[in-house]
Amino acid sequence: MTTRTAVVTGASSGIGAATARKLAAAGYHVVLTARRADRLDVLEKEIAAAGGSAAAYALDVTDRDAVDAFAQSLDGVDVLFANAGAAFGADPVATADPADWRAMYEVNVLGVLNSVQALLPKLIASGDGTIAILSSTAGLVVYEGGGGYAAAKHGTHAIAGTLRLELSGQPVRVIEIAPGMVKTDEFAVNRFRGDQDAAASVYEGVAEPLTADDVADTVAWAITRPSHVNVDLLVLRPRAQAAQHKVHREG
Ligand code: 8X3
Repeated sequence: MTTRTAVVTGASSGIGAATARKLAAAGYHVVLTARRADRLDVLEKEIAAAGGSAAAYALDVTDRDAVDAFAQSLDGVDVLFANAGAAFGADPVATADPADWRAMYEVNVLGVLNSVQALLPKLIASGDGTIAILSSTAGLVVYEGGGGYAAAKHGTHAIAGTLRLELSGQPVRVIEIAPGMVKTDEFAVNRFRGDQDAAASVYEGVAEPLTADDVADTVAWAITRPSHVNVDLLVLRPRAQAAQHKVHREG
């Protein structure tokens, strides 16, 4: 059996890195992409030391020319995990910075679009391709202070749904994974521009927020189902988060 290739965007940390490890363990050759080459190199070596196969490629998914050049560099692609994304700011709609909204649209919507458009011919040519897109529960519901992120992630969700319809009859399935509260090293810290206290308050009293590993487990599970099985939308939250606004906090 030939080795299948999986591209992971946003592979330098969090859910992307954790999923890359799991896909490598499942036997995929994993192409690790993100802006931070130094982190990718460390992960590439770690995967190789564990007996897996990985290659690092520094890439900003919002740079369309760079994404096209990246796609050209690949011999073939079987799986795209379009994971790169971020939240910037938690301000009300009335006062939010349009620059934050633009940046969130760039990475969460156009970044996914760029990756999908550039790699789609190779995914189709594989004869059995998978596109997995990481959206968010913010792509399905809204909450105060989350307007710009929700607007962008609703866009991510719209890409997944539209693409699945448009690829009907093609040998490519489209999986969307929508996590709720996940505690990673960077998501909330980035959102609050490095304010560690503000970031920590998101998870305050929550016994067990999801981890990057929890989400990666789900993504890898969905990707490794038989080809005819399409997990089209999977929502996962920690037990402590019954709904976006219903979070059980202890203490
Ligand atoms: C992250 C989930 O609740 O912070 O994608 O919007 S939330």
